[in-house]
Parts: sequence; structure tokens; C-alpha cells
Amino acid sequence: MERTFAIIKPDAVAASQTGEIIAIIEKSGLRIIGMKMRRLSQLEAEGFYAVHRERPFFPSLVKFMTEGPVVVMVLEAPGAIQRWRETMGATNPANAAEGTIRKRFAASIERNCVHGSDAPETAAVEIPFFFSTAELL
Ligand code: FUP
Repeated sequence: MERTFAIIKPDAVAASQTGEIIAIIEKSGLRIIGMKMRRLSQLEAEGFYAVHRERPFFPSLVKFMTEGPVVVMVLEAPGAIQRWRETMGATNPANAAEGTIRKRFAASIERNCVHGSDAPETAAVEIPFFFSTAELL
């Protein structure tokens, strides 16, 4: 069994796509074992995306991620990391496969609706960034 970390980003929450995205998650065989709605502070968004600190898009990405509430989740399944990445589609919706969340809902590479951990080491950092052990069911 594997766990991954997911975010429904401010664009999708604002567009009332939260329910549809949760339905897609559940239908794809990923079990939601933790979920909450949060408004990220600037410090939290900067910390979460610290690996991208030096990239030109960083300030804009932080502004976007703090513009409204997000839904943070922990998903569990065999191969959860890969399964959630495939369900989301490519980072840039222009390259995302037909039927993926980003193809259906995302406006741009920045406003791309959802986040998912890209590797076990990333999930191991991202999950405790938002959830304590006692919050995972
Ligand atoms: P992903 O793992 O799919 O979230 O993609 P990355 O880790 O490469 O990028 C993290 C976030 O940075 C993306 F979700 C959106 C943002 N980003 C941009 O805004 N512009 C870029 O050119 C690349 C990424």
C-alpha cells in the first residue's frame, strides 16, 4: 500500500469543481484517508514549493496558491503516487491526455487545478507538511 499527497488548487475550488474532482479520485480506486480545506499563508505556500524557489514562476505560483481556499488530501492505494499522477494528467494541460483532470479543468501550466506528489520521497515530506498521523484514517 502506498500514500500520496494531493491538493485541489484555488482555481478548481473557486470554480466549484471540488466535488467532481473528489468523485474522479474515488472512482480511480484511490482511498481518501485525510482531507481538509485550508487557505494557505504565503509562508506555507513558499515552504511547500521551496524546491522551485529560484524559478522565474515562483512568485506568481505562490500568489496563485494563496488566492483562495484549497483542499488538501492524503490518498492511499497500491501504486497511489503513479495512479494519482496519471489521473491528474501532465503539468501543462496542453500536454495532458484526454480524460485527465488537468485536460478537463485546467486553464494553464500555473492554474492547473491539482497537485500530486511525484515520488515516494516527496510524498514523505508533503504528507506531514499538512497532516499529523492522528488525522489519517
Ligand atoms: P507537478 O509535479 O506536475 O506539480 O509539476 P512541477 O513540480 O514541475 O511544478 C509545480 C508547479 O509549478 C505546477 F503545478 C505549476 C507551477 N509551474 C508553473 O507555474 N510554471 C512552470 O513553467 C512550471 C511549473
